Amino acid sequence: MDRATFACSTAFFHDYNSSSQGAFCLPGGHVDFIEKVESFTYSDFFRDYLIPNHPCIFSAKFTEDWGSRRNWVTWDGKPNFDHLLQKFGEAVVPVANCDVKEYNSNPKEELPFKEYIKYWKEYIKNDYRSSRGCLYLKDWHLSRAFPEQDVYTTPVYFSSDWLNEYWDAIAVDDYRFVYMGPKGSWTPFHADVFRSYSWSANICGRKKWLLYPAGQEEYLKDRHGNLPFDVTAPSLQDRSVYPRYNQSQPPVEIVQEAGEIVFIPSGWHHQVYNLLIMKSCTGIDYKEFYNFLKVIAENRISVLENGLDDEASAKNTPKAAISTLGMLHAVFDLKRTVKVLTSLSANEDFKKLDLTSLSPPPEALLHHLKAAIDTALL
Ligand SMILES: O=C(O)CCC(=O)C(=O)O
Ligand SMILES: [Fe+2]
Repeated sequence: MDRATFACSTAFFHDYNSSSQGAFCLPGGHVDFIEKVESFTYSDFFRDYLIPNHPCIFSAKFTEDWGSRRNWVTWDGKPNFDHLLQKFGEAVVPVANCDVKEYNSNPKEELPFKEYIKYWKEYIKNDYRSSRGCLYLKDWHLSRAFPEQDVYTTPVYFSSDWLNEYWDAIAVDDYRFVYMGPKGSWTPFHADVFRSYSWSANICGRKKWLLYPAGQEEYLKDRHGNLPFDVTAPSLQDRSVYPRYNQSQPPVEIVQEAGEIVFIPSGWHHQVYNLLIMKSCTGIDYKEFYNFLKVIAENRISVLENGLDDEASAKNTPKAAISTLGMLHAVFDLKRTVKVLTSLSANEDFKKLDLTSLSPPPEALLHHLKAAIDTALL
């Protein structure tokens, strides 16, 4: 691998955690992506988004240190059902049936959280089908019910929040909700309560948002003045039912990746879908995954530190292949293993393993990896 390829591949993975693979905006309008935490001040947000009433997306760096991101997601990007059950199993949660329309929303029931998780697991196993329909846990006041849990911290940008400030003052209610559900669960077309602005962080999986700028809803009303339940329904094309639909602009479409925060300005109507989690099941456990990373890392360190011995170069060995691809490729691979190993080490379930059974321990391996990278790049 040459220097230019090394530089751009490294930059790709630098960006991968934020912009280029992050939320993007499809035709219909541009939504700014805020990548860096350090260089984005409260005044920037206030001046460029809150006041002009423009949406924006914050990169996953803004939520990096949240407890929910560390503990609610497995290392392969799936909901950590075991952790969630352990913390919230006994809670009673509101659940909507996405397959049934009742007036302009979905009927809701209350279920024990553990029963909802059981349903969710079966729904996945049954290829996303169930006689109970597609159930969506929504509008759950988790922070109010479990104030001691380290779930998230409100980013400074959203700290001027008059609605919650008021509700907190009179200790009656709040508008801090958690949503979780399988692929295909969705929230029908609406604007937020009292036309408030809102923000929504995605912890796991991907979400698609269809956003209509404030005022556009006028063109989306039927001849009786009612807004549609599903803004994508074919019936909107029927002029006798929705007479002004052809004057509306197409929605701003956002795909929100795990870790990212979407800012929804005041009065912007929206419809939201939970998409498929893209990661596939690897079928290996934490310990085996650790050993896998270790083998990959140690082969590369060995080639970097010792070159190839005669035996290895004579044969068609993995080390010979690493050597052929060159030193920079080995460094590139090592940087990737550092990244994955770091996130694996931070995972709560991984930490529950008897770490002395891992040889070398993760800390030592990481240290060795970083030293090998530094030496190679000298
Ligand atoms: O995530 C969802 O399903 C709906 C979220 C929503 O409407 C909001 O945060 O305002
Ligand atoms: Fe909403």
